Amino acid sequence: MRLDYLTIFPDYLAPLRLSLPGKAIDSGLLELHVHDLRAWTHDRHHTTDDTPYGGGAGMVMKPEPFGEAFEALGVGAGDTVVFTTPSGQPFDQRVAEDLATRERLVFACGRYEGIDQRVIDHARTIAEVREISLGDYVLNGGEVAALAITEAVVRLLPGFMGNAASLVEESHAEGGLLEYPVYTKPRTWQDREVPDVLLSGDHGRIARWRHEQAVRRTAERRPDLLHPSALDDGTPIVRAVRGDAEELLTLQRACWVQEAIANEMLDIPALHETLDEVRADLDRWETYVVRRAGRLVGSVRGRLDGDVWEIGRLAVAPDLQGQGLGRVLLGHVEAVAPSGAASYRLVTGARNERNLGLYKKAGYRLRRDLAAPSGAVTLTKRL
Ligand code: 6GU
Repeated sequence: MRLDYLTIFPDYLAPLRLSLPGKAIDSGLLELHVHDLRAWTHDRHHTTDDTPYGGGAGMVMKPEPFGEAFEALGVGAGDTVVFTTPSGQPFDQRVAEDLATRERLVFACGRYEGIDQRVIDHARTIAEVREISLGDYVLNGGEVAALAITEAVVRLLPGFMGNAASLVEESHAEGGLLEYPVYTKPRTWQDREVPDVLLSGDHGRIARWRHEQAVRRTAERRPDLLHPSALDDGTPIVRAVRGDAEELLTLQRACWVQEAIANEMLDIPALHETLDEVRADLDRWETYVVRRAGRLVGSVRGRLDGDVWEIGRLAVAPDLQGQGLGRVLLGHVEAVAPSGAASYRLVTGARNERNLGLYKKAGYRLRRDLAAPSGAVTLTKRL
């Protein structure tokens, strides 16, 4: 792979030689070319920017130096020009994997308020163009972004990383989950122990524990990454806000009318709640909702009662039932249980075969020894 960088601060890209495997460069597998954009200026001051047409703050990078640089470097068909800009496509592991398939990447690092739009439009006529942002914050220029993108891309190239398995397991790789916590020796450090399960030698248990930790972390820190597979538009499950109360009330009425009919019981609390009660519950419970095409179509909630994570109001819009969304919501609320929780507990209609089946499949056991409202049963599952 050949990498070119166009920048007015070539020294800024010096760390490239530290972060990339020297062997790859020495062997010719990887070629790096950092270019000072000022080489393609012709005035005494090596000017690369000017004031914006139409007025406004800041300076805009002039088109001519970029145009001449593309020509001098022979940028053409088959090459990919990467413009680093906060208004680009957000960079993520998928984009890195895509860029890693290219023969040549040419990074055009913008400074100031941006690059004259005609540079990007022109580049599109001679090569493939990607406009990429590191994230929703503003840097002084695109050099740091080019460094970050380079490091993420180059480590994906075949033969650039020792351990292929660690590529698969790491954060943002195929599983779409954050990484589980890791530990090494010593076993005890400052009175803190390594979790027992990791010392058990039981690889199945270890794998399950790690997966559960990964799901829990992802749910807590990056709920946007947990896409319910049952939803084809990939809508995430998110924490409910006060403004969801009206729709939550509508959803639970629709669902619990069904439940009431199925169980021949009409005193289900969810059926008789007022909007104010739904709002108040949002403060007392952690409630999660999922939307499809803007409509609130699923909910679930949890709260800690001692060391029991009490789960309730698992609801899926009647027209979307039977697609696995309930299972996804249940998995989500389980995953966000706080660390103090030792078991899950929930209540459902004693004659609701569909719910009972779902909960049993998910590992819940019927607990006739525990109290439940009349017509209902309690189920529990150990964490
Ligand atoms: Cl790619 N460039 C600049 N200037 N700021 C950024 C960025 C890029 N990504 C996030 N912020």
